[in-house]
Amino acid sequence: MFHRILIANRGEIALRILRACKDLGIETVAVYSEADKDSLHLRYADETICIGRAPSVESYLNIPSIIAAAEIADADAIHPGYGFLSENEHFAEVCQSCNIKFIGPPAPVIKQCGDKVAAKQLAAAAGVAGVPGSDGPVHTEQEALEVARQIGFPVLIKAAAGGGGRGMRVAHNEPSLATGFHAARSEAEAAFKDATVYLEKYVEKPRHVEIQILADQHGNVVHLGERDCSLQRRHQKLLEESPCPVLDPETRTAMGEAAVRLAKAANYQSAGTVEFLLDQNKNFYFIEINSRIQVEHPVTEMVTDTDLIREMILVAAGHRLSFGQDDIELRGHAMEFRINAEDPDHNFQPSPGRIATFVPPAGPGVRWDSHIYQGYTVPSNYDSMIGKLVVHRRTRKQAIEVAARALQELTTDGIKTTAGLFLRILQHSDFAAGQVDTGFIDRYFTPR
Ligand code: MV4
Repeated sequence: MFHRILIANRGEIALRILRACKDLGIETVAVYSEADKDSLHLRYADETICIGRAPSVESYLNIPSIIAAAEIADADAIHPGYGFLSENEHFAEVCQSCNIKFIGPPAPVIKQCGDKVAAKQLAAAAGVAGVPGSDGPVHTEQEALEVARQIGFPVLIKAAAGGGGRGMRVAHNEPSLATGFHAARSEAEAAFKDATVYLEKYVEKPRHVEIQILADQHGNVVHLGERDCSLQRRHQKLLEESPCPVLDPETRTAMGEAAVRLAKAANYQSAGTVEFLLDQNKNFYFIEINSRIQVEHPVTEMVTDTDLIREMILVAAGHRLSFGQDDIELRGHAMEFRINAEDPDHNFQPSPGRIATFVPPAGPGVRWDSHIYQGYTVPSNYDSMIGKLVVHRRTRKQAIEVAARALQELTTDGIKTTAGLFLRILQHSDFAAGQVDTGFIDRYFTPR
């Protein structure tokens, strides 16, 4: 087992990883930027090392600084958390060449998952269907036109290196396809230094449903059910839940089995997520694999009674999975609410600053994953998530009741947060009925 793990992240996930290490009896090294010197997880870490100035490129994205910190502290593994270097194949390679275990999949697997076209082709070979579209990259406007005529409009142009919706364009007809093709290419080139795009039939009002997988280094792969992440705003997830309120047991089993087939075909190791779009006729289509632990992993932990960070560490150390597919039961209903330091009434503009009074939500069915405390100043240098409220009850209805109570308890005087927005969402009849799609927030909760 590892002796000492370096946590290459900040905020709530740094604290979450530290807790898993403590539970396993593993020593921790916390790294931080100058803006994070008052971060909560530093207090609990065995060693703390400043790795640079506030901007991420000078600290949490600075590979030489992080590797130097790991060498100085004699860490034998690095957990990257999410974001930052978590899906950076080069970083995974550097770790390996320095004899430090990267807690995540091997570099070639990260690379294949990062290339959406390669991942889609691998999925197809494993019998996991993606959205009908081009078979591989589309290089010219003419080629795009031919594919679109074949699959029919509307179509979506997507960047092969994409993610977060960047480099995506919908086209409803031939003229808009021509414009969209070039727009998507230049956006992809600017964002990812890779202009490669591909085409898919545009699925109207889909739900985003993703399967959590866990794979050891011995070829064992299990899935831990799904998360519904349909509630998003500008490709930022706001609320996630498990199980998906509209998925029937047969579709769930089929999606889980598809995710496991794909993970096996990819030689996947570690925790990962297979993303699908679910259309209004219950068809599901593979879209992406995320080769990291995700923000929303706690909803899966609650319904499966697991600790995914702990399992990630164990499989990275070479342990076999301690449970099989038949041991995994989904119990009850969990929801996660991302509490961001943002003002939902003013276009979600960031609201950093000092938290003068803080009272965390608590009580039956409530989990609060956060690094904030009374007197903490939310820095303006990073993303605005300051905590995750996770609720777990026997039924979705009870989970919603507990969530409303917990959201009212949460007190963060001094900054604006998204907590109030969630209280309004919980009261919406479509949400109560589980009838949401990826356009819900923009339709009802974005002032125009
Ligand atoms: C789609 C789609 C409709 N049709 N693909 C957005 C980010 C990327 N992960 C995939 N995305 C989408 N792909 C086809 N063929 C609609 C979206 C999409 C979306 C997906 C999930 C959650 C929110 C979304 C918001 C807008 C568009």
